[in-house]
Amino acid sequence: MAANNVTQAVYEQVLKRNPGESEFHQAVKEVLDCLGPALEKHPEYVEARILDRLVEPERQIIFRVPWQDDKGTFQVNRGMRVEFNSALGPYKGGIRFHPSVYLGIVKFLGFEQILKNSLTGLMMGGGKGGSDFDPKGKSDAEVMRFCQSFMTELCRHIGPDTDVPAGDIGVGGREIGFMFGQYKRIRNEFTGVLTGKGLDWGGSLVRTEATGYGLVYIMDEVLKDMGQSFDGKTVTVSGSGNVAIYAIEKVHQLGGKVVTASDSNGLVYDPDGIKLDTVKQLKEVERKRIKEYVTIHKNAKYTEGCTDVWGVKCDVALPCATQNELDEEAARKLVKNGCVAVGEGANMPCTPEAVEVFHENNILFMPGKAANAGGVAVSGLEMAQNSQRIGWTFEKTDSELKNIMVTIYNSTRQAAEEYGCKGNFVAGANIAGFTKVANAMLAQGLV
Ligand code: NDP
Ligand code: 2IT
Repeated sequence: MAANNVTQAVYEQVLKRNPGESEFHQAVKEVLDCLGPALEKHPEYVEARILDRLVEPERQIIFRVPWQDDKGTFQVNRGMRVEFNSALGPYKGGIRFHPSVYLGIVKFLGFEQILKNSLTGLMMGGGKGGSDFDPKGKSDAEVMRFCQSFMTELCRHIGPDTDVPAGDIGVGGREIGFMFGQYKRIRNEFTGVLTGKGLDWGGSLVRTEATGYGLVYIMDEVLKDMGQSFDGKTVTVSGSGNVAIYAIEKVHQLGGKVVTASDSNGLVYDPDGIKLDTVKQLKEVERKRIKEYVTIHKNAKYTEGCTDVWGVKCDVALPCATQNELDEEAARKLVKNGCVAVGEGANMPCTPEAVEVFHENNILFMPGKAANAGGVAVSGLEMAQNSQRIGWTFEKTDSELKNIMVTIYNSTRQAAEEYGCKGNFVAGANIAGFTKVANAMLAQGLV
């Protein structure tokens, strides 16, 4: 069968088997659309039906999470963990707490994670978890009770050599702490079962910064290849969470100026450059809304609604909030305003139509599975440190992160060239990530 018939048949099966899961369909389609050249070169992948196996999670766990709020009212949420692929190592990937979470989101993220983790070169399979629980507006005690209930079920499915969750939207240091505590209590084990732990109890330096820093490291490589750098560049960032904050920090360290930050309510534009101390205080400490920024910095302007960020003139755009936040119209605005490069800090923030606009207009576009792999990469380094029962210095960990991002860039660029789509980093990242997983699956037999 011709390669495109193979991928089409796999896609149709995915649509049929996973009805209504549009984000999962989107993530799978993007990957399948790139794999033609890899299948032509490796007919053994087709014969062993690697693609049919890749799109079917190894295991999906869905469970009830009952908990009690501060008023004593009983609450019920849904929890899930999709253990997608373990060809390269224990399942690895974050947990998302957001009201929009349903199986289609967790599966899209878990599927992305397989190839992302492969690109890091570390021994990690792909998985993702989450819940439709909304941590916003909840007290610490409520979040703790929810996390404990979530882990009471999850703890029987995970382990340091089985499945190692971490943070994602709505899950940061506080939530990881509560979940770790409950795991330890039930299993009577102090192990590296979660990453993103506190620095005093097994966490790794640089994990907090890793996704944002890694994003900027890889985009710096992209710019270098164009004979440019971040120095003097105007950069727009969306979001004001973990990824956004440390992307802003690194851009500023490299001499660029980030002029935007946002949340799901609106956008802050600060022509003088975003004051990161304020954002950290508002978001990391006080858990407030980004609009408070303009009460402190009078030159800055707040606009309700979060899509306007892509209308702000910039050289480089870094979407760091959530999936499908940057559509075709936004992409056209970026082109019109002279943007030269886009890097996905979030998972799948750009719609397929937006990516097409970037490619048509020669904007260098680095997809999330390469661009935001720094977070999971340092999670992998945290697992390594936990196994050794030692902790590395900030400098060592940061330099490992940088090396990994440079390696990801090189393998992405080279795969694109080797398979006849030079400059298309979507194809490059998908093919480079996929071939490694496919070879491992072939070697491990029919599993
Ligand atoms: P956080 O929860 O720390 O921050 C999320 C940010 O995005 C907040 O500013 C939030 O605003 C905004 N946001 C979330 N959902 C929406 C929405 N539906 N519409 C508009 N804005 C939204 O999460 P992270 O920074 O950790 O994650 C951001 C992205 O990066 C996600 O796509 C995640 O999957 C990805 N990622 C994260 C990694 C990590 O290590 N944490 C690693 C790799 C990728 P608000 O407060 O209003 O909700
Ligand atoms: O999307 C991601 O890569 C993450 N949320 C981080 C996963 C991890 O295991 O550190």
